Amino acid sequence: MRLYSGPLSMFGAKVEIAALEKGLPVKVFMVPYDPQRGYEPKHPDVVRINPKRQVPVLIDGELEIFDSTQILEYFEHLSPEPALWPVDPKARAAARLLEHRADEVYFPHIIALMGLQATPEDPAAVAARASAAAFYGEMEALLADRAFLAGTLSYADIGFFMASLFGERMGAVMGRETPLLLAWREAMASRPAVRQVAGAMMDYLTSIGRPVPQFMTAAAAG
Ligand SMILES: N[C@@H](CCC(=O)N[C@@H](CS)C(=O)NCC(=O)O)C(=O)O
Repeated sequence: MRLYSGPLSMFGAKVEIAALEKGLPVKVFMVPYDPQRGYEPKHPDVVRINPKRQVPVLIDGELEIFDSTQILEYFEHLSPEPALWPVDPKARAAARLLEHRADEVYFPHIIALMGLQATPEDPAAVAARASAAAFYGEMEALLADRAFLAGTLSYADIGFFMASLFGERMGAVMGRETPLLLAWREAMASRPAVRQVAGAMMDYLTSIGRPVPQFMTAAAAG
């Protein structure tokens, strides 16, 4: 399988981590990305396959699909073990909703912060950090009786880990008021698949002179 991703694509990283967790043979191609110009020029395969012109895009023979969540669903059918969705239908639906919320409810606050890096005290930035903190509180409550967000390790953990890594970079930090979430993040950061993929992303950040969150440096040091 060919996966098109980008060096700072949290959505592509979700897919890469999932492929490693499942032991799926995926070759990753990084599309052009520049800190100033972003994802330009667009890769021709990405433009051809995804009308939104975004990564990640996956090619498996004649199958050509886009969107991280769609790709994760394909992985689960392709390789049911190790399962990355719970088996019970209600637990599975709840896990899917968590993964969706990480992408579509939490991450938009982080995207807002990306555009407000020069004005961190702007009311919109303050509101985005408050919304992220409220989300952390909800995840903390879930972890009261389980090690992972949906019970066992799932795509919800992978997705929220990557989204929250960008949150940390943008100043929506997790603090001591969410100790269970901090422990969850540490456990996620130590997983070999996460270390490999998120570690490469941190190396890229370092190469372009950007800071790396302290918890990732600690995880890399083992
Ligand atoms: N919902 C999509 C989001 C994909 C997305 O936002 N990709 C970004 C990189 S992380 C991208 O390709 N941006 C380039 C652009 O929008 O031009 C998914 O889950 O795959």
